Amino acid sequence: MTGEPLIITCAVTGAELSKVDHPGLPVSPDEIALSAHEAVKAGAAIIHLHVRDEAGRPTQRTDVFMEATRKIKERADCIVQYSTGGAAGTPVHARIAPLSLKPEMATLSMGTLNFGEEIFENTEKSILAIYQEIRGAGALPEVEIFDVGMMDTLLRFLKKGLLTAPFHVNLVMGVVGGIGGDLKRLLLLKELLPTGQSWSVSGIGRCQLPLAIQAMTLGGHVRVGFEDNIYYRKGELARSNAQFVERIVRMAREMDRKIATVDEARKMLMTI
Ligand code: KMH
Ligand code: ZN
Repeated sequence: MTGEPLIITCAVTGAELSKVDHPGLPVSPDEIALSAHEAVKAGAAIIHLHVRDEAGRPTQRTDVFMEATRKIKERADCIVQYSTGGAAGTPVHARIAPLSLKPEMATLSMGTLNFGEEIFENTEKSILAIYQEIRGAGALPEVEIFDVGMMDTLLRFLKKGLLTAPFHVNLVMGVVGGIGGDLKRLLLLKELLPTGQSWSVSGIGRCQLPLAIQAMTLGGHVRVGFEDNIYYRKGELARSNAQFVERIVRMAREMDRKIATVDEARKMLMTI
């Protein structure tokens, strides 16, 4: 199989888990930078970044994003993609605060959903406000689609000119409360994407591996990492974020799909 080089994103920590769930979860800026470095060495081009405060709780504090970004960049050339989603319940003003650091990419969630027991709230007004902040920062948006209705919102915004290219789309599948993580639903979302749109899949939990394989065969890109899944296989915690990246790299090679370097990823994403 050929196709364009595969862009691998690694979501190294997220906002939902703690060291109780996985003792190796990176939470301090040093741990995050080390884990990001290992993931980039293994083949990741993008690091999806959440950070934690001194107590390990999710935070959108600009100083912590700054420290983590500096430490990542000291170790590895990669695209650092800031989360503007934060944790469920984080107010919008806090979610956008780190954009003042002008990251290369930032996420834009396209609607509200039940997120497990919580509500991840994204009103249309806040989506558009966050979008403007991302553009104002000169960052490339990664549109996060957690359900089919969010794809329709994206298409409606595009039609109205409220949102314009370039952007990347990440299909987050298997969140409890969002779209399920199976091939039938992946094909549906892929079918709805704008023509020529770059896209990736984040499969949550046990969906991570099958959806990654399916995305690769369909010409999409892949996100892995502890934010989405901590098990390498059933009952076995992954050793590291890099271990997930290494598996994707091995499979991509078997499919004759090149792994995108950081510069190739930059070019591919910015020119869509
Ligand atoms: N933590 C989730 C509630 C993003 O990073 O933009 C939202 C999230 C999305 O992780
Ligand atoms: Zn995230």
